[in-house]
Amino acid sequence: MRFTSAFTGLALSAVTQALCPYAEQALRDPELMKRHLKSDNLNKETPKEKRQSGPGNIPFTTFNENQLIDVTGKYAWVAPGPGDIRGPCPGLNALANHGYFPHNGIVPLAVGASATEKVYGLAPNFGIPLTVYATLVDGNVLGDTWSIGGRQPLDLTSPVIGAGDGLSGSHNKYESDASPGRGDYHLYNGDVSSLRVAKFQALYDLQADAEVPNYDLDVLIQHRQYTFDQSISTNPYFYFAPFAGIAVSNAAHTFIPALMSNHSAEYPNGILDKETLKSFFAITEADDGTLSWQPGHERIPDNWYRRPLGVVNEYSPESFAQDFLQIAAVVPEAASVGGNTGTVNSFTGVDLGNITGGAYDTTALLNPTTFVCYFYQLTLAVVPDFLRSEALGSLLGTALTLLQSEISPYVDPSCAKIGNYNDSFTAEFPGAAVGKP
Ligand code: HEM
Ligand SMILES: *[C@@H]1O[C@H](CO)[C@@H](O)[C@H](O)[C@H]1NC(C)=O
Ligand SMILES: *[C@@H]1O[C@H](CO)[C@@H](O)[C@H](O)[C@H]1NC(C)=O
Ligand SMILES: CC(=O)N[C@H]1CO[C@H](CO)[C@@H](O)[C@@H]1O
Repeated sequence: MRFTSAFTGLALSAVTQALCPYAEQALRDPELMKRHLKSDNLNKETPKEKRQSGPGNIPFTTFNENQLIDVTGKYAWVAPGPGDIRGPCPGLNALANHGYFPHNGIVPLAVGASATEKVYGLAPNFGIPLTVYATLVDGNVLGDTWSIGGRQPLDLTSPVIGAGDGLSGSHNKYESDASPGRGDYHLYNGDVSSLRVAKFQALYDLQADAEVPNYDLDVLIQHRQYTFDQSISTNPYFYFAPFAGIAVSNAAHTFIPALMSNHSAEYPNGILDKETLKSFFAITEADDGTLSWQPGHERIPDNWYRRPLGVVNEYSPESFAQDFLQIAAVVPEAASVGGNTGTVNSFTGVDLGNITGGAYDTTALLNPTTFVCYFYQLTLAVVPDFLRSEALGSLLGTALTLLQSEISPYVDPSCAKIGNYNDSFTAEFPGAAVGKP
């Protein structure tokens, strides 16, 4: 089925008006938000009276000096050395360079979620599943570690099959084509970790004439259109997977305004200017405007303030569902599983209902509550598939227990379960062969 027909008759503009569940509740019950902010024991950020709505779907925003991220002392920036691993994720590379992650780029499961919350305001109900997924799909299940880039060196805790391929080796499982800045697997001989400066330049130039440059969600949605079209028109093997594509690739776009913006009393919702964007992406600009990339040099700028903490303000799957809706309204293809069929410009979308045994169809993703269900249920469905393929043997039980125990607490019991994950559709897409279970 072509993606265009999956979207026929949809009133997208109506759905994009919906607010995230927290915002809806909080609007009805202002006490609720106050309680959330009070109960936040990580830090005490005084709520501002004014309600803000703005780019990146930060429904309510407070500003407090303690949003400043320490980049001094033990958190001072240190370039990666020869033995240090860096990979396709600028947010994680920066954490390793600043000592919020181990400098070698090998991250214990628990550190992944706590550091991404502390430094960026990524909600634990987002960060924990992302970290667990990394551990299971491309990490060391026995040692509970995962690599932000290539393979981690083997040690005594490594399972017989190895310690996982790392994020850089997770194409179609975690890492995806049509990234904001990285190149497609088949276009660069499998190098999915290097930033392609021309792609970054396309994003950078979107604010060339702006009076107050700000890489907000609207700008990133324009870039989403560009990156998707770029893959369709240049990569015969372009493939957009149920999890790596719909969830991860779209999140890689929304994370830029949501998690890299600088917050202040003046801009409590955040503003992402050119200097901050370049710093996080390890880009330097010469006097003549030429951009260049320093591999592994991603850096949190001095005087950078993250989004506020607290349930309402942290970036959760619920917040992502809101941003996803706005993407889908402009770039509906990016809400669909599919790919090119061996030639450029042959993008074909697949009926999601067919893949999920009827549990979720493409239109269901446009309901934020259902989208959140899809996010969690899909991890529960695809991880076992990836695991079996890697013949974990006696570790399989350990892995499945970890998956269930870490993800299940976040899943609303009323979510439809994906009882029958059916990946036969991938036969149509030659690019789906990489990383296939
Ligand atoms: C545990 C948490 C995280 C994990 C496991 C993770 C993993 C990944 C992976 C696998 C990719 C490659 C996606 C693709 O190929 O399109 C990626 C890309 C990306 N991530 Fe993360 N990430 C995490 C947190 C973050 C955070 C906190 C930020 C922002 C501060 C961030 C920003 C990005 C961006 C901007 C990209 C796209 C890079 C590019 O294409 O040049 N991520 N991440
Ligand atoms: C963030 O905003 C504050 C307040 O405007 C400013 O002092 C600081 O320099 C900004 N940080 C960055 C990295 O732009
Ligand atoms: C799996 O999907 C294929 C089409 O991609 C379909 O022909 C097949 O009947 C499905 N199998 C099950 C068990 O649903
Ligand atoms: C559950 C579901 O959506 N099944 C569909 C799979 O695809 C075939 C053919 O395209 C349909 O007939 C099924 O209804």
